[in-house]
Amino acid sequence: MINSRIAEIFRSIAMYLDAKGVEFKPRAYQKAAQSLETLEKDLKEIYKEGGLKALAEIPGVGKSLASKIKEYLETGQIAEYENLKKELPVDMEELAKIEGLGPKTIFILYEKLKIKNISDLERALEKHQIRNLEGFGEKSEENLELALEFFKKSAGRFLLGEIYDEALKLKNDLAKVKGVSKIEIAGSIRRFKETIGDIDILAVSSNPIELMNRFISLENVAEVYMKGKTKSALRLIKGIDVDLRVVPLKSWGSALNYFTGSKEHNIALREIAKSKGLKLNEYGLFKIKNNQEIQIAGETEKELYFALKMNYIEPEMRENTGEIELALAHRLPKLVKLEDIKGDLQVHSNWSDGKFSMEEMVEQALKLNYQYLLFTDHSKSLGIANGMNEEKVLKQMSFIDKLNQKYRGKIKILKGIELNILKDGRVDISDKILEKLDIVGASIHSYFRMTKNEMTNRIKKAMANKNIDIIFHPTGRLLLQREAYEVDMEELFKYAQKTKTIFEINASYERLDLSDNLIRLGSIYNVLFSLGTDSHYLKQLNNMIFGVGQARRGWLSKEKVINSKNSKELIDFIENK
Ligand code: DGT
Ligand code: CA
Ligand code: CA
Ligand code: ZN
Repeated sequence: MINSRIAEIFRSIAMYLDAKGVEFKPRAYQKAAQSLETLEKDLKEIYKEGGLKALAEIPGVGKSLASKIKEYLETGQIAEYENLKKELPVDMEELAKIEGLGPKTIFILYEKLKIKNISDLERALEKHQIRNLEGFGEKSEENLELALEFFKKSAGRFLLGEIYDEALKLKNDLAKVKGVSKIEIAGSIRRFKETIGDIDILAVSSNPIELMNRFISLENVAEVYMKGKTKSALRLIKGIDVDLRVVPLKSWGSALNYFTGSKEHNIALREIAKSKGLKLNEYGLFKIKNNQEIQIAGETEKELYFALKMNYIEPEMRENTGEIELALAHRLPKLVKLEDIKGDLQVHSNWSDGKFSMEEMVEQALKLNYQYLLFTDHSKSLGIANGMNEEKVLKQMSFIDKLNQKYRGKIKILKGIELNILKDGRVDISDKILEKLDIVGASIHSYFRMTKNEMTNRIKKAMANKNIDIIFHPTGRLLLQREAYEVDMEELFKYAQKTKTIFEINASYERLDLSDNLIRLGSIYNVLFSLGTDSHYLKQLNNMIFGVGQARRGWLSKEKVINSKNSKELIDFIENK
């Protein structure tokens, strides 16, 4: 959508202005960008219907930035941006993706070392030129090296949540093309992997040429790499590649299986087939008789697994990390489903840094058929998030009592909080108040750089507080942005056997924290998990699907996810744990 394109340019302009030391204006561009990103309506429409005036009325935009939007809509660029790039010829957007590199630092690196892009940076790091700059040093050079490594590892990958809707829309648009009888998203998206390399779509069609024609003429296509009758590939404007393959109906299941992956899962399945004297590939499962291949399965995926004498394996488990052995032994867990989720256990409102009122969030939750919603606004020591002091917490609690009267019989609003775990493991709200809340979460928002031991003890101290029920986003990672802090999760899971602490699987697609591996590790210690979207906006409540996907990748059944309890069961459980 054009909105996000303009928002992106605004964010870039803000960075360039910031680099040059301009005051206030960067903030204005950022605010406008944020507003554009959450806008439901297309800017083209707004402009067409209400002109410049309507653009200026968008929250956070105002007259002068409205004219920039107009300029972009009419000319396809913004002169201010083009000039800034000429004045400071660095790849700001790319460099800023490196943790620890802000606009001002990028400016210094350009001035002193002529660093314009990632490869310049890499070279300067290799030659150890950065440690000698004023204001830098060995430690900051080391940190930059680590950040660069992380960047290179994640280059070219996208957050699942960033492209999920677009992939779904693509599939739905193509499903309407005449002749298409089956169509599915395969690859890492179907496996709900947290980051995605490209979009793989698979179809059965009686008219592949028409399907391919439609595919390459979609409005958000940037470049077509190849077009054929059975395979086409292109790049979307967003920068992500899409492969579309058309397969015969009799191979549908085996092709879907093959292109869903993972590659490791495929290879292991193929070995199983071989051990039974069969041959498995994307065209089907075959037995060989008199030198002839006879297809015995492959039209559906289920048929394929059954023919191999296994349980059907859900896509989220297909990583060859033990699922095949379980399937052969018919001992696969029954995975939790989105429909099992009765409510959201981490939601913010404008009582702290959320952008909507509690009532607005509740109304949205009703649309999702939730039975409860836990408000977890920030506590006071998180100043940047407008954290609540004790007085305000009490006020919010009595307001929730009122809301519960209003929504009686429809939805239960639970009283919660997101406590900030201080450097020494204490929290910033007194036990007297915490006791009154229904469910209390606590998390780390500061002092990320501690030793593993210090961080582990810090969190253990919070877990020892009997009023704290859940540790939110337990490892602090931000996908493609920031690694988790150093922490011994196994030690925390062990400790949780004593404290009965629950661990969150944060469903925000930028976090998905815990990771799939850690969920499985926690399971070994009988840890229970909660799902929370950490919503600050209405539409983020929909991110639950990514949390469920992550839980499924962690092999969880609904018994291990406390959101599958109804509100009475949940409250009883928390009180008696
Ligand atoms: P991505 O795109 O990096 O997020 O990950 P995937 O899993 O979607 O990988 P992609 O798009 O390269 O390929 C889609 C699937 O096709 C992959 O999951 C398994 C299958 N596949 C691709 N290359 C190979 C291969 O060399 N051997 C086997 N057995 N399967 C492959
Ligand atoms: Ca893929
Ligand atoms: Ca692919
Ligand atoms: Zn927040």
